[in-house]
Amino acid sequence: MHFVNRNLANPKQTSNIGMETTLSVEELNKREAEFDAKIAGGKTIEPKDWMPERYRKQLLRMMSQHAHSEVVGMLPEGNWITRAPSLARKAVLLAKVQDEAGHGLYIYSAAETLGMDRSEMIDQLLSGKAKYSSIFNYPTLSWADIGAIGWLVDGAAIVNQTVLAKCSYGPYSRAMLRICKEENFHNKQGYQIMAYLMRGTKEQRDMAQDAMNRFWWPALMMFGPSDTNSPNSADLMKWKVKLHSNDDLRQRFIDRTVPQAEAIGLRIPDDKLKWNESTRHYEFGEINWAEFNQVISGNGPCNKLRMKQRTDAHNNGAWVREAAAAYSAKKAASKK
Ligand code: BYC
Repeated sequence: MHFVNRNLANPKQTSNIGMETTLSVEELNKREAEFDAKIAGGKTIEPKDWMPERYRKQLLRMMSQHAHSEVVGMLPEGNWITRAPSLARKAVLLAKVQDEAGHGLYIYSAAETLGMDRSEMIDQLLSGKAKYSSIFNYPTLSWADIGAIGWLVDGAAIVNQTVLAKCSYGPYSRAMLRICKEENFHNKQGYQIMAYLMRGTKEQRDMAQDAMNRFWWPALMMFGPSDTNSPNSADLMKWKVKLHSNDDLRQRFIDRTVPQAEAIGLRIPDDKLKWNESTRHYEFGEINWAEFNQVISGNGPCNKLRMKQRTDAHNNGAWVREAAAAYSAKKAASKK
């Protein structure tokens, strides 16, 4: 009988990982067949269910990068909290940025069910091993950028995450349900900022158009490389983590956003953009993939600044983590 090494360490034992170190080929095939049947039948995979090691690794990669994006994503918007144009705008922006922190927490917690501690995921972010969304490596130069982020960036996130809410991994899909509800509020507040600016003075309209010009293409890049150049998509689609391809979701975002821009008088900065009546989709120009590749390799306009800000925040927060751990140890000891 053949045995296959299944040495999958899981210190927390929140899943089946590490409970089996060796499986016979027959047993492994049986489990894989059960797993495939669950996926085919639209059932969710839960932390204690058996899963192929590659499924677990792909999910950990994607979910931890998603969590990092939520947390790093607070930085460009946080930049405007002290400069919001009114008390009401400041309160709304504060609430939005706090929501993003919450999203990071839900997704880190969901990712931990796959057997990696949050501190390790954060180490991977700070050491540059793990990625976060390219969009947060662009600067926020004016108040209109806060409108553009809420409308375009959260709008792109909604298109992506509404589908992820139906993905095959239970903890991830459930986290997405709540996150999408909050993203809808973020999206509306961003669009409202843009709509107000477009009803304002010429300077305000120019500021909104300038934000649109700078954020449109980076927002399209959020959906990842084109399908022909997306190495992880085949696995993720086979396992129903991704239910639609990068290009399909990008097209969906464009189709729903162009009419919104037109409704408030904003121009899409793409000369090739045009409605195709037969496909009932917008055609659009070529994305600058060289720029995308530079940004995801750490060479975007703000990559170094973002990593410095995150590293400083992490180091400055060490005493809070230590105090929380000491308090929880004390509480546990008092219960003995
Ligand atoms: N940026 O094979 P592919 C938010 C990487 S935050 C950076 O297509 P995959 C918000 C990709 O990781 C919402 N890297 O990958 C927060 C891979 O590299 P590795 C963030 C990117 O995973 C605050 C390589 O390129 N949303 O809403 O199949 C304020 C090849 O790509 C990007 C999520 O994270 C990118 N844009 O597909 C406001 C959604 N694109 O890991 C708002 C969850 C690709 O092999 N994630 N790469 O070294 C996903 O849906 C998928 O991971 C992606 C990429 C569509 C992003």
